[in-house]
Amino acid sequence: MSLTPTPADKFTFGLWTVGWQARDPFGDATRAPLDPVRSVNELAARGAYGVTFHDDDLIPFGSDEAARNGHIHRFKKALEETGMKVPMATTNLFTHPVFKDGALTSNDRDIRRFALSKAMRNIDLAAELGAQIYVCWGGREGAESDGAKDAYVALERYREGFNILGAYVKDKGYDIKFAIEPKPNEPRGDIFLPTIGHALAFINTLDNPEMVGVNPEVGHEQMAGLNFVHGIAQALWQGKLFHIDLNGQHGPKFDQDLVFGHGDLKSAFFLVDLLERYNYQGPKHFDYKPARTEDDAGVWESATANMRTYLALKERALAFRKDPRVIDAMKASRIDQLEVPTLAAGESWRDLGDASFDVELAGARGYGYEKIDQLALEHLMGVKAE
Ligand SMILES: [Mn+2]
Repeated sequence: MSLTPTPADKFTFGLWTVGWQARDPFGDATRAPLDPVRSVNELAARGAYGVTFHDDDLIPFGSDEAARNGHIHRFKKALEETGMKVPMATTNLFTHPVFKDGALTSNDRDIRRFALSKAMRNIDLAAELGAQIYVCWGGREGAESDGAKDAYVALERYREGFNILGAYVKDKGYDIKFAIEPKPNEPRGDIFLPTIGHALAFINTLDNPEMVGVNPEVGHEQMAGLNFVHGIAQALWQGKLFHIDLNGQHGPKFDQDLVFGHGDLKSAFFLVDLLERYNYQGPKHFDYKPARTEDDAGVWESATANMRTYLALKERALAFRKDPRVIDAMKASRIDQLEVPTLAAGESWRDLGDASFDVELAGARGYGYEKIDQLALEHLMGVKAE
């Protein structure tokens, strides 16, 4: 299997990822601004399928109508020339100081109304560019103090916001669905809808729940100490994995946004295994930051690294699943038995309580998972069968 990415792999990148100038809370930018047109060209040359953007990545905040049209025109031209797609777009509701207390959950009603207008304007552009997913990351929707914000009422306003945006998309007849991106903290001390589970439960309260899914990010769940593979399994199981943000993270600390696989590699292996086995068809979107230490060449090196890592993990995961040793070990571990419904056809709770079941014997039996785990590790490391 080739590790050279092609558009058929559906790899996408946010303009803000390769375009990150590496400004952090303690230091200035280490790289020059990147022209979105150059990002489209460089990523296309490396085999990417498309790019995604926040409104402000493409059109600097406060641009007048003529400047706005100019930015859009150049971007569209680059897309046409390269064949790059825009499957997703999103709104920046976090950079400008007006959003310092949130956007859809700001205590200031005028700010909530402004935020929704800003989102609707960019949804028009997203539809024009053919995007079918609109991501909503509420980075500033939260608080540092529980006295500052009534979290109960904030959820009501958050729901109202999604209902308004859903009605907008329906009224306009756009073929767009929303994907909520959970994150536990950063930039706010605590962010509303902090995990995949919180978001899935929230979606059920909306006027049009079928229009809203999730866009989970590897690092965000791992910052909360959660198992990303389990979170993605639940999103898939509920038909809600509308989009995914791939990157790397080393456990609960600040949001590292490392290259995919450059954090918890074993989790990345089982993630790719899951996505491929359950035939996830959406874009594989990298939401990472090239390390602050890198120059321009390092930026593009890191972009390629994301895609190569995914393809290498896909190859490793397929080899793992095909290995007769793994197939035998999984059978011995009774992993296939989980597929058998607990009640047989026609049975009910009345049929439970089989007197012949040997509790002690079942309690004594080992599952043999260590063998499978080691085989996974050896496949991941490229250890050949002896
Ligand atoms: Mn992140």
